[in-house]
Amino acid sequence: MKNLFAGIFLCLISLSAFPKDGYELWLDYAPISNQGLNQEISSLLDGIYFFGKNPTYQAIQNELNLSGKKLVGKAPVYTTDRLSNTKLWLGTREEMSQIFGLQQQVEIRELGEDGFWRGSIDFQGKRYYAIVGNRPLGVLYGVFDWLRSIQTETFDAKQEKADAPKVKLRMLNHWDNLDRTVERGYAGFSIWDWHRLPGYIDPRYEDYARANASLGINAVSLTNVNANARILTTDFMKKAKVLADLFRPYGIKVFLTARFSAPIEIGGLKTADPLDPDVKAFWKRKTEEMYSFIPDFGGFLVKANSEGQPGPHEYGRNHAEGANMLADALAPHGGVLIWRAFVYSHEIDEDRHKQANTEFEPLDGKFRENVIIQVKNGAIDFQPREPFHPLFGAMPQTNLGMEFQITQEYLGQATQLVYLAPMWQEVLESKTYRPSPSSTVAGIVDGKDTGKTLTLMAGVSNIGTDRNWTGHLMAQSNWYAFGRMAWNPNLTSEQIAKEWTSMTFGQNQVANRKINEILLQSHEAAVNYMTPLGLHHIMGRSHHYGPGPWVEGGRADWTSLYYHRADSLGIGFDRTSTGSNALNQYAPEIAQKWSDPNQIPQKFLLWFHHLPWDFELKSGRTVWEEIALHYDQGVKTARNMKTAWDSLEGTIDPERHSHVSQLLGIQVEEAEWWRNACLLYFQTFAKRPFPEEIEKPTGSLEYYKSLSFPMAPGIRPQW
Ligand code: BDP
Repeated sequence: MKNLFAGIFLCLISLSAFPKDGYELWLDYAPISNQGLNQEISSLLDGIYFFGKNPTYQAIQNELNLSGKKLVGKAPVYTTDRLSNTKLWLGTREEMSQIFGLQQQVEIRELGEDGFWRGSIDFQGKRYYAIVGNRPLGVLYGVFDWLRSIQTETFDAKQEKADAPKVKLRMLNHWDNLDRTVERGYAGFSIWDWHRLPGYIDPRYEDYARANASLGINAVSLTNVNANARILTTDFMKKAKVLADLFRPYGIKVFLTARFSAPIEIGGLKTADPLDPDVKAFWKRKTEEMYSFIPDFGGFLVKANSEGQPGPHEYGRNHAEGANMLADALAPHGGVLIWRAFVYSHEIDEDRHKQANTEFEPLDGKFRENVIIQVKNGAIDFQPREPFHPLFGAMPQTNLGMEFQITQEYLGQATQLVYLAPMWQEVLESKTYRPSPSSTVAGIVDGKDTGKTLTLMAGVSNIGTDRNWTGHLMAQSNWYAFGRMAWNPNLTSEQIAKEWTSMTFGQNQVANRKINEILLQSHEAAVNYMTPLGLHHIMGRSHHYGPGPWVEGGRADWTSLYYHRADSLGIGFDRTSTGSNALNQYAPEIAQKWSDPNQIPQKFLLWFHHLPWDFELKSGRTVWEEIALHYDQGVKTARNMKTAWDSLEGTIDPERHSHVSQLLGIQVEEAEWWRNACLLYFQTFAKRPFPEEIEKPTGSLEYYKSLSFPMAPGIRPQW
């Protein structure tokens, strides 16, 4: 009976006492409803002993104070005697070496610098629970993992757990400008308050670090890849130093974007030629200065010769010459140079899909060891669905990192609920057949298939000043999922959704099942109502908000017509040998299979093939009918998502329920808008009736074409 009352009490607290605005993210630490677990944790928190002292342990202590009070309703107690009154041991393997047998010491050591072990230990007749790392940071990761098991109510003291990240650099890329606008940002302004730094330290910085560390994210590039050289001036270095100092206990290294023409803009030189001795000296000096402020500075991230950004091509040099010059400046300090493979030029008359491979493949083996080439998941640009980028597997002698986009530029921005983990999983699981027949994208990214150790997974951040950080509350799941997949690219989207949902919304299993279902169908739904069957790049011009299959004029590779190629005969981009032959950039196993429209997975059909409207698919339907059905299905799923969410009213706190419900209302309208606009537009070429079974598009094409959104968020000020 007592337990029942306690349960009701805790439930009431979590439902009503604190209005929830999503600020706490997945670190909300709702009271533990399972009484047995509640008591067990309460008792562990009653005697905590740290085997050492350092800023990371201080961060752990802060987290335990915060979470303890919320989870079990009381502050943890720390002891100074490691044996009497102690229940929970925290420390490094070395600090705790006497406690472990030799075998166990070896096992823990093999977990590497960020790994951890947690479990029960019997020592001198008493049982302790221990969380151990090879470094204090490993202890922090272990503590967050332990807290996650408590939040999801899966903690079992009898079970040992050892874990270590599979990828070395787990990184967020902010596309934040120094004036606090965020390119492709839909959650307010940049959280980096450059103007008031270094004097004013926004408390949010620490919460940001906590959230990232809880996932194992250990690197962050603070500034936009369309870079401003000013970030490399002394004034800004002093500001960046404050953030680096704050992030250090959480194991997060700061990177900055380097504008290739900085030697001219802030160095007073006439050239930025990477082989020029003065240019080299400029970067050497700048890098040294950077390390004088931030001794563990991560390095530079560079976008060069892409979309108008300066780069080595201006001086007749290639990407390797550009990257290596910067890498040489960083190397003496242990820094890493990340160079993006997102390059294409409208002056080159070659399918944009092919340009990165054309430029980079011949440079395989020519980059320094501290260079990583950061490759987007697909060859075009973060489209709702893309086949994996053919650079994965094509450069075995080069460090290749993954770049995912967490911010939903092409996937509903902050008005739509789209859980991106299924898409990332699809890419990571893709077989590349290179360098070995069993290779996958994940195996290349985590080094398993290449033997590389300087590995990277980067995600373009979706974070801004909105109270809930990500604009759409449910987009927090994407930040979360990115971090978890960067830690372990083999985790499944289902697993991650389950964790996130119960950490964010609590332990109502029925509600959680429904939320997970919504999350897991959301990506396929968005692909259906935006770009089914391999269609791509048919969104509104420049802001990329809403449909724009009619976009033409100006730079060809920024139009929709370039990509969908609809005409009276058919639709799709022929990338087989009769067309651009981009398919040839994949391994022969893929190129062969995918060049046959009857064998290619249907989801990539029009990405690689231009097919007649009446081309018959496996389903027995024509291309035209199948397109129409997919658009319609997307809308129906969006509606079902809203109905399912609305049925949770009263189960989820009213603030968060209403927020998501309203946005789902917008999402349904936007899904209908996409379907109507695209189907009406494509029908002008197909000149065929809509299939009987679909709901007919409403509105007029002229109306959809006339819509304009000059104030849409996330665009560059100069656009
Ligand atoms: C595109 C964005 C553009 C970015 C570019 C990039 O539209 O704003 O600058 O990617 O990745 O998706 O550099």
